[in-house]
Amino acid sequence: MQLKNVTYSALLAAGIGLLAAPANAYSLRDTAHGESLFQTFNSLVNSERLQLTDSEVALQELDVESLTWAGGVSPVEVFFINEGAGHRNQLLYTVNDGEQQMIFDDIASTESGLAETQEKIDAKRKELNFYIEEKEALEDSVTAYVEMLEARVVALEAMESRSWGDNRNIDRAKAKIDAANQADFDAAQVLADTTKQVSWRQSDFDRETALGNNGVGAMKLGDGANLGTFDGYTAFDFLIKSNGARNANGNIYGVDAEQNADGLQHVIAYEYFDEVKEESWIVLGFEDLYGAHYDEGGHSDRDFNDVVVAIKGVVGTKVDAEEVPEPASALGLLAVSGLMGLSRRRTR
Ligand SMILES: [Ca+2]
Ligand SMILES: [Ca+2]
Repeated sequence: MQLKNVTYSALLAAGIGLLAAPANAYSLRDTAHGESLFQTFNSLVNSERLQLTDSEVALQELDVESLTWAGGVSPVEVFFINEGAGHRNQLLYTVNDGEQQMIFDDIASTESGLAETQEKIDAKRKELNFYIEEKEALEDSVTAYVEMLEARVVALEAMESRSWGDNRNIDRAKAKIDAANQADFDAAQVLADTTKQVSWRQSDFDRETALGNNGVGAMKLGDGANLGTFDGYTAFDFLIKSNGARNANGNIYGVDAEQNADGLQHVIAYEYFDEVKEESWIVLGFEDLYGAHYDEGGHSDRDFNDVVVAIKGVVGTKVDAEEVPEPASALGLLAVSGLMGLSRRRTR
């Protein structure tokens, strides 16, 4: 029975690993030329919370609603360039308005702009353990609970000013000691509250560590996926499911702004022609947050770097610069190209 459990766990772990990093995974960076292309595309990924820029490379903006492919023998390949997201986003695509299909199911990496770290996972484990100890001490006695809290204050004060050493956590533990020393302390209520804390922190910890590579993200910058070959005229939509690896009901944002939950544009697209291999590429940058920029009363940064991918084999229709009006000035420089697309739609 024990063996069976171990085998099942091992299979489960292998399954999770396979989902996050397919056995046939390959990288844009496998060749010297591919590495140079990767560096070109990655240089477009601006700092977190700033717009993807086209200033470094001669890129043509694309109309993101016209990502079409004329047909031929070349497979359509998608390469992960970078991500600047706390969310665990997913990348999907449709062909000719067909069913949505997964490309990358957990876009997170220890190498990316907002890298996942073991430290974040360890902090969650520590936080969970604190609440478990607190619960156990309360179940023993209020005296044991107070002793445990006093020991925690000493430990927190000894720590560097990291997340678990900050004054807020020390103050919180001291307040609990004060409350426990008061006559009206209701141990049953505190135990019930602490049990709830353990429960949701355990769920959170389990969910995080079930994600790719034990929670820190399994993707390497440059990882590729081959979508296969397509005959004749083919229209693509590329979409992200915001935080989809954690939340099956995450918002889906594609190139058609009208289909997005907030009615806003969430994708910017640029074209790049590789003169060495004579191949056309597009670079897509996605915004994963709902709504308007925070300067506009919303909660989004509109940095369009939350998922950045480069796609080979898709030919888009160039935006005619003369058709594009100036973006609303109050929106500043952020997401200018995204807003251009939106403005055009509104005036149409
Ligand atoms: Ca971002
Ligand atoms: Ca963003």
